Amino acid sequence: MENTPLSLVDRSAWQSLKTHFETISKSHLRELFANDPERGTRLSAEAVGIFLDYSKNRIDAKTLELLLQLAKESKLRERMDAMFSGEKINTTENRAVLHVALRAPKTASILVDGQDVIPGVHEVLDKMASFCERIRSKAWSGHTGKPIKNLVNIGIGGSDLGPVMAYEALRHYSDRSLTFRFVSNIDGTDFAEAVLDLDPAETLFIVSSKTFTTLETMTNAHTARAWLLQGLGGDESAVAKHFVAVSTNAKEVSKFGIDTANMFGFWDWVGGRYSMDSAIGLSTMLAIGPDNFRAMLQGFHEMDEHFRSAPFESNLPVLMGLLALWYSNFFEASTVAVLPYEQYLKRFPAYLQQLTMESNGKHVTLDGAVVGYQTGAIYWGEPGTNGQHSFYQLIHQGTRLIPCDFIAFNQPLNQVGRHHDILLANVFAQAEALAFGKTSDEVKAEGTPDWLVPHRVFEGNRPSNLLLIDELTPNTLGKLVALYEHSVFTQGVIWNIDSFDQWGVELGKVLANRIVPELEGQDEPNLAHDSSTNNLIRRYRRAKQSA
Ligand code: G6Q
Repeated sequence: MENTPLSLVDRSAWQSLKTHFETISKSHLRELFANDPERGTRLSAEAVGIFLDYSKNRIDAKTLELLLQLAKESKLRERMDAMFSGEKINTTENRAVLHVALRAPKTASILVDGQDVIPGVHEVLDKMASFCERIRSKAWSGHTGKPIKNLVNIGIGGSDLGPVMAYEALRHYSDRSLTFRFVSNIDGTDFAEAVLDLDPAETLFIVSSKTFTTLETMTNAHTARAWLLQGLGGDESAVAKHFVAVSTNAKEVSKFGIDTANMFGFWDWVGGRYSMDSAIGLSTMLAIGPDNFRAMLQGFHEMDEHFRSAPFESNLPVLMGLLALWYSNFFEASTVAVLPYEQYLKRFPAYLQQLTMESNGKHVTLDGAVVGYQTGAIYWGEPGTNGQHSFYQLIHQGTRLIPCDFIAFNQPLNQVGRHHDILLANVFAQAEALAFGKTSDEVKAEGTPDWLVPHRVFEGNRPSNLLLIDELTPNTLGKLVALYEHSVFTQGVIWNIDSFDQWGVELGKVLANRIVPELEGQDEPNLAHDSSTNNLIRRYRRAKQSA
């Protein structure tokens, strides 16, 4: 097929990068900066209000040229066009991948199986908006006539991490008269603590599940139903006023007892981890209001358009994707640290973990051959400055190379004394220290005794990106998330993997279901697992019996 690129390791840019790596890996960022006084401004890019400083990466002009050539040889442009035009690029599930349609304007048109999906997207958005207005204006009353004050999202994975992250990120813009809780875990503690101080008469549950069959979500939803009915005297008709659903599965929604008039739909071409801007974002819209939600969608869309149209050399997601791949495949870095210097982004690393690792944690290519190279890196992180007082030690002086993405904002959302200047001083200082380190001469010049010098040396040459954005708003959050979505896509295309399936997650959904009856059955089960699993099951049964 004309559109199929050569196997990654046979592409000529890959071969050249291998040779080039031998030289560049020996250069220090200190020299690279010293030899090029303009480097700090030249190796930066800005688009849609996001400034990316990528000068503190272990690259030179040649590296960039070869990485960009690799993107071309990998047919990145063609794969992008295929995604944006609704082709079924998620081949193992035979699905289109159209999260970009969720934020496309009404005037757009994207066809899936000959059908334009855009009118449906806006229909659901309008339905969400009118529901949110009713809750926020207190026009929607619960079973006893009291208005709804508490919203509990029940969902897991893609039906939880996006809503939680967005709620925390945009809390500044949220209606503080409403209380939001998120229940995901099958561990009963999650539900028990979430509703501990809530009045059922004032509580509405949003059951968010694409399939409406996920064990955790359905178990929590049934527990919520029982809690509600118990609190409201057992009248089943209360369910209609206190439960809504976000799903693609109308049949299961109505089986649960939720009126499908109170169901907000989405489509099989929206992957779970790409769904926070679909109806799965209902809790976000309830918190920040429809106008702010639309501003977030606009931000997503602006980044989509940038990704789709900007030349690769100034394309933020392409550049970030290529740099991530450079460290994964050539420096053999296994992780990436994401370090937002913004307290409201405290759940952003957790959100990104799913986006990146579920998408690109794949060991075979699209045609099923085992890859001969590393794929998705491990993403992790915490907000700064907190991390500086814990794991940064290893990033600065450990033996592993950990590329970092720093994220910072010019404007604080809470102007408190000098805090913001100090916060920004810290993020700039960390990126600087990681890149340039401290030589033994510098340490000695400080009067450090000889025996202590090696301990106080910082090798430097630790790479980082710094994203500087004006202010955290719904709009810029949309841009930031879309930036990472497309960076993940860029990497997945080059690795030639399916970034949109998740067979590893599907496996987990099946496995536990097999063991549940073996734990709950009255009679001693006939166990046919391995000896370790059998033993654990028996010990748990004995402990249960003697409790
Ligand atoms: C996301 C994954 C996964 C999924 C959850 C919840 O891309 O598919 O995290 O979102 O397993 O699935 P449901 O929404 O179907 O309950």
